[in-house]
Amino acid sequence: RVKSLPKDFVWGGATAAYQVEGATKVGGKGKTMWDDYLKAQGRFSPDPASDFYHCYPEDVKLAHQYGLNAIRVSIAWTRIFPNGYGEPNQAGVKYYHELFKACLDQGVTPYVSLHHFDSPKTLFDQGDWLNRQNIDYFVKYAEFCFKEFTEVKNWFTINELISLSLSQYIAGNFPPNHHFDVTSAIQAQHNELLAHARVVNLYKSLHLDGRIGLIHVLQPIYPITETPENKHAAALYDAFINRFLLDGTFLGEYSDETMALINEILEKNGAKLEIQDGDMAILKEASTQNDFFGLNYYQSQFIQAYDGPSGNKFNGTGDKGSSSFSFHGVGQIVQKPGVPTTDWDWNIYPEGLYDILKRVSKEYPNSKTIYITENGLGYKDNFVSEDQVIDDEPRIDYIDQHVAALLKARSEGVNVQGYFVWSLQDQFSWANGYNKRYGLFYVDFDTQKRYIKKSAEWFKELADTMHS
Ligand code: BGP
Repeated sequence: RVKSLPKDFVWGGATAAYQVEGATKVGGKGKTMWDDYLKAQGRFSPDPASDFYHCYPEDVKLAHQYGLNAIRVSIAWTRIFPNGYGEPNQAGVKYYHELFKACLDQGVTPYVSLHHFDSPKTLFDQGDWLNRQNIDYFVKYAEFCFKEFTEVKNWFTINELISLSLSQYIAGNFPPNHHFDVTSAIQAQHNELLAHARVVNLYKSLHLDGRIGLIHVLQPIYPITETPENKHAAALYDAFINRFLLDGTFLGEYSDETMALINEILEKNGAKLEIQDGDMAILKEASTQNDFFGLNYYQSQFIQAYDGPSGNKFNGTGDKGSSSFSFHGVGQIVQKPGVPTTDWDWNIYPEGLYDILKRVSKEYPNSKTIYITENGLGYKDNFVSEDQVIDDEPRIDYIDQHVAALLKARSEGVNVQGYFVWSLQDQFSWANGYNKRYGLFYVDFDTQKRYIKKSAEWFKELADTMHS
């Protein structure tokens, strides 16, 4: 077990507006791309989630009590601009000022994302990130936030560009539910990078007293065996989900090698990518201006070569062993014997975090300071009784192994300065609903009462080592 944390380590918990706030129709909030979709789907509702809209004072206090010195939150674009643009909604502005104040009063530093999967419905209907006008609206929304919320010193533009594009256009489990629409998936990645870069360039030109970056979830891809075919499959899939975005963010160009791999995927799938004049200059300008990099890590994947038809079965219920993924001309995801998995078939592989930290710091020095902005275990926590601490030993093991991997990379010179557990409290999961719990604090979604888990106590013990 990890024995101590470095001095001044950022030790936080993560949330996202739509997953915790609830109150989706309160305070003049506009609809996101999820509201009608979830209603029509009829599986679960984003209300009340963890009712963070009302319960934030308690959650921030709990964070402080259990030794957390930072929190990740996101601003819901549609609380500020209900349609994505136009006149700001004062109730939303007021809410976030109050939330940030509560955090700062408790010594829990807010790290704030502008976009966490919750595109405004009005803009979603006009094509979301595939419509370049969306980028202009995002830049305006960002500028408003920078000028209004000057108490925030740590900004992230967009959370997990790849999860959004993959879930929307490849796996089909986020609206608009396209399956293996490779053109849209790659175009959305490029357009979101452009949006990020324009916002970074804007932020820097405003000379504000704060830092800015973005968040990528990285999934190391390993060939299941070291045959040339499997190695090539791993290189292809890695280019599609990691490298294209890392290049665009920190090199300000897509390297020849990356483009060769991407083009091979596009050709095999009859897809194309459109890059307009001037796009790359914008990416280039931003590439050295990120102050930090938020790296989310949950799992690695093992892959074998595959030329059959694409297909995907998503495990959104926690029925172990029910998922599969094959990408035509790229590869097929397979299980590696000996690597444990969660009930949602996510590999538990802390070595991957070590490997990816080493790779990012070596190949992308413009990433500068790294924070692990999400890492955690989705688990069916068992509620026992009112006065008993909830035993989530597997979660402690998971976090412990990943923090150990992080500290190992750090001891070898990787500049990683913090860790945010996903998640602070139990919350609503986009495609899994409410039985996939991640929190340090258990939420009874009927009563909104919070209960302590063992992992919270463990978190506190480690926090205390920073002060001894
Ligand atoms: C990341 C997202 C989070 C969160 C987490 C866990 O991709 O940034 O919003 O949901 O993964 O994923 P899931 O809820 O699907 O288990």
